[in-house]
Amino acid sequence: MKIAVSELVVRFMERLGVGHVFGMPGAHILPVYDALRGSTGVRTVLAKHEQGAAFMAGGYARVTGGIGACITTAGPGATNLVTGIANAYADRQPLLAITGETSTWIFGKGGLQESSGEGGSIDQSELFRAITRYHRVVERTDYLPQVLNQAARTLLANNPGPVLLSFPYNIQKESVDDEILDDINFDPAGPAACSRSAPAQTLADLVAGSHYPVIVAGHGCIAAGAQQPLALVSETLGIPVATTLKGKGAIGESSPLALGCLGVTSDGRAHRYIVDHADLLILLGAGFNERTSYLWNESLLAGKKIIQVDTDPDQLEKVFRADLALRCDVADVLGEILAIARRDRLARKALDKLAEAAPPSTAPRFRPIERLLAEVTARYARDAIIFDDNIIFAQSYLRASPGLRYFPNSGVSAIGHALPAAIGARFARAAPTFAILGDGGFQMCCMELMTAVNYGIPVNVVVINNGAMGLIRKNQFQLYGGRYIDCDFRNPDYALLARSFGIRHWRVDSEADVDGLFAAADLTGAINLIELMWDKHAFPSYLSDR
Ligand SMILES: Cc1ncc(C[n+]2csc(CCOP(=O)(O)OP(=O)(O)O)c2C)c(N)n1
Repeated sequence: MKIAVSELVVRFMERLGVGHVFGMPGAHILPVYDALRGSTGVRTVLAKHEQGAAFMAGGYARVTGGIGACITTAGPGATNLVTGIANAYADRQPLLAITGETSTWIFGKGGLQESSGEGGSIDQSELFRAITRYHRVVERTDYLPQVLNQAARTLLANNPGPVLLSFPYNIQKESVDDEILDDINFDPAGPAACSRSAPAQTLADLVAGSHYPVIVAGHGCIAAGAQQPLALVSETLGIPVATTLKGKGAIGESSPLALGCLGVTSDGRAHRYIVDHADLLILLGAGFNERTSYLWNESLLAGKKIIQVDTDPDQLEKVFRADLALRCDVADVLGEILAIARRDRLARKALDKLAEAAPPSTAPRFRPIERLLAEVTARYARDAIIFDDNIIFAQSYLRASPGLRYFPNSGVSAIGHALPAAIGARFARAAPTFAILGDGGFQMCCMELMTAVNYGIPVNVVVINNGAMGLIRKNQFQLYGGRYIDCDFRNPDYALLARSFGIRHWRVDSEADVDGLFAAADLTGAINLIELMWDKHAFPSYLSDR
């Protein structure tokens, strides 16, 4: 049967399992919007800014593990997507962006919002080349099956990334055969074939020969659904588990064997234990980036044997040499370690040094935020979703777990991300949802709270009000002799802002206010703006000064 390309695009999204598409219409994409009206599978969400739409799609993808989608018009609609798509690229998220374009017969004539690259217009294709895994301006329909197939393969790959498809207006209205979709492979990619740098016996020897092994669990553990085998290996063999920031929650952080997060802004427990005691590091789906590695600090690896497991060959031995590098599914390798433990009757490893690495106690000025995060941990351990731009406090005070999912601001680390990402995630999953942001970042995206209002999406936004770009201020204090520039500002009245948006406002100055908040607020069914007051001179001090 013949259908319009616009209709085909919608059916393509349905076959990919896209449930929501976040965006904003414009003249050049209206045929696809018109077709979306008839879709039973894909619901549209009107965001306030296309960047917010892309962040929402990213949040949706992160919480579901499936495809997030966004849609915009040509020109400014598309260019407003840039940071959101770059974020998905850096984070390897399966994000599908559909954009409009002027009709092909207008190319080069100076059409309104034209972004064909012809005749001096901006070039949408060039703009997105560096931040997508696959992109096309679809100027004809004869190769449409190949384009859609390539898009699907990229989105459904083991290591996916963003795809951008731009459809000129006249192409959206052309007719094509709907059987095109039958030739597209919508099957998710199977697990990566396992390949190893050394025989299986090496794995057995390394595990058996170590006295103080530590597992460093990354996001790859969560993506592989390996939380259960991870806990089993940790408990059976007595191996403590540290996580990367994105791997936070791969093991329940209330477990006695959980060492917490590795990272400059954490409480430092995992770092201390590894440097002082570990003789074997088992990195599972964990990148060794600037944050995790303390700027590639030698002492984290020095004198230790290293096993690294990842499905992404690009991650293996990227910044260090491993004694054993396995391109394998993390869960499979954990199963293998368990089998070795049973076969060779391995004894539990020594845990006598664990207590030495206990975290220092909290300074009084951190107590309200510590209490708030502890309450979230205690009350919503089963199913909370937390998106966080601030990172510093949650890294130390939030106990994530396979139930309580923590999503730090990763990718390109753009402030103003947590709020739209949390809203996007909440469209996918009905669970208590929190976004934590600074007041600088909040003012970059606070209009998206109205998106939550429009769709009745309950979300709790914790804004840390210090009247400053705190992180920048801290930098200027420590590295630039206190020569402050462009880091202080006045905030609006957040109580009035919340009122005008029609949502609840809570001000938190003290631990007692935290108790009041949890006693009175509906944190699962309402939209709450929680303003946490903070002294701009009280820089969070990471490892020192606690
Ligand atoms: C989009 C974007 N612009 C600029 C930066 C650089 N940057 C990093 S932290 C920061 C300050 C954040 O201030 P605020 O949101 O108030 O949080 P605080 O540091 O006070 O907790 C800035 C501007 C960034 N990460 N992302």
